[in-house]
Amino acid sequence: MSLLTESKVWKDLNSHYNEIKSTKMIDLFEADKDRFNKFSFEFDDIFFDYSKNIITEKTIELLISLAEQSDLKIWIEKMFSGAKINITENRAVLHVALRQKNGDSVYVDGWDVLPKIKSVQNKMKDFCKNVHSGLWQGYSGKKVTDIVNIGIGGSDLGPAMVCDALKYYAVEGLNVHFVSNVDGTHISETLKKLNPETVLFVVASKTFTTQETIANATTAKKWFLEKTGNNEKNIEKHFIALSTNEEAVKNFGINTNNMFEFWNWVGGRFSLWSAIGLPIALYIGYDNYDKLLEGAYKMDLHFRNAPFEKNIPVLLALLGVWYNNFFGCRTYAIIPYDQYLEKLTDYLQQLDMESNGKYVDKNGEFVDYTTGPVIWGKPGTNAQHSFFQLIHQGTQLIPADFLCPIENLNDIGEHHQILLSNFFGQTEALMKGKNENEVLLELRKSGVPDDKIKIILNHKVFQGNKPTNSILYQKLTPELLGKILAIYEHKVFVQGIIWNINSFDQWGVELGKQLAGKILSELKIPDKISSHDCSTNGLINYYKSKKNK
Ligand code: G6Q
Repeated sequence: MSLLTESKVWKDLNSHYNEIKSTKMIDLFEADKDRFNKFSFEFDDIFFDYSKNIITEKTIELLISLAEQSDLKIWIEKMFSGAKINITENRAVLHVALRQKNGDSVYVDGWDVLPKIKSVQNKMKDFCKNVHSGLWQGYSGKKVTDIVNIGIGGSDLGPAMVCDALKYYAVEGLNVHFVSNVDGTHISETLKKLNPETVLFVVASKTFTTQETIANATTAKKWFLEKTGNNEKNIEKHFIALSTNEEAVKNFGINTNNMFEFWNWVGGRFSLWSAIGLPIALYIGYDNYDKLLEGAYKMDLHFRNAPFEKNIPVLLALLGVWYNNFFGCRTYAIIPYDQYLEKLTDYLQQLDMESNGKYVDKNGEFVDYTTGPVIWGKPGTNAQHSFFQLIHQGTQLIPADFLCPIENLNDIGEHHQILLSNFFGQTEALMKGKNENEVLLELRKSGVPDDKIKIILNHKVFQGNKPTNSILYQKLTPELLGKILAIYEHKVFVQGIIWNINSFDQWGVELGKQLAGKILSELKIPDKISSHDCSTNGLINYYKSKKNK
């Protein structure tokens, strides 16, 4: 048994779960008219309601004791002060320093990281200004019209999601494209839309060795040279790099004056706050990008200073642990009722599943409890017309976060009220359900005969008691998005601390990088392969026998 599952508070939570598991939320609301006020609060322009959960005050007390037992407060301070909490890579975890606004020094290996951060941010700001004003020109003297980010994983998902979410704030006359997949279709279809005279390729890679990114960047370079008379000199006006690896950037043929640096203490999935955020700053303007950072900083202060019982990331994390480890929920849905947040779940999938998809704890032992859940979701109301069926009437319990703005950036006719009525209505229905009597009455009222009622009755019953958190925010602004992203980053952090895992490495991702390299060399030779298991050999050899037929 692990220290965690052996601990008194874990056992207390287990007994409490057995007491409460069949409790109906609807009865809890009935018994306590103040339940909404007890389990909801406001922070800035965000309202957080977690009253529609299968919890009582005792649940929260016990969960907070669990956080205290894990020394959460100490770990938070360790992260913010630059301690090397990424133990398997011996690195600090300092994405929070990238958005720090109070100027306090943060030291890693004896040097203050803030002046370096500031200097790169100033370089990004100047670069954006030059691109927007047209001072930065393509080789033939034209202004940039298209930014193409070439990167994958953490060097793609964050900037792609933020650019999409904040397109309302986009600078006029500038398009942004994201190429990530090594499937030649991605770069080919993107290149078709571009004019070599006005394109700016942003090669984004922390290591600058990632196979997919280098393959796509090489194809982009070849295309560019072919279209522009093979003059290597032209490259410097059309290719820039975001990386930690100056040597590799130079070897690729990008002038290092056109490189924007970041550091190994910025994890890939946390890197949109670093130079990796440059496409965002180009697309929405540096001032708006800075507001995104400001929002995240405000949430950092809230996370660091608010008591756990009034701390949005901490509560979200603890509720996630409650359902994951005690109710046995294996997945967690995130449903934004905000079309601009269409890509949020793709981004959060990486953030959460890459961070907490781990079965070995910080002591190198296999865990005897479940860790990170499967994160998924799509915007409402679309989701209501697809997978909501399973959330309402499926055999699994799926906790969910619902997010929605109070003001819509596109306030047309009744659209927003319709959207809101679905947002409020779904969380209510998930909690309340619809009992047999209600269904019976409804069917009788619409004149359905008794023999038909017998057949249909159970199909129309909703057991309810499905937990949701509601996150209402004033409106989608860069600052608000910064706050939302920081909420989820810190939620993932807290869960990693409770589960005693290292949320900051990704050995499962590294494995993929190694495997593909070995097989690639085998694909290049005509001979049959026998170095793998017979299924893998068989598949590779079948491919070889069929290609170019
Ligand atoms: C993120 C991961 C991973 C990484 C990509 C791209 O935390 O480390 O998604 O971002 O594999 O890596 P590079 O930026 O080095 O190309």
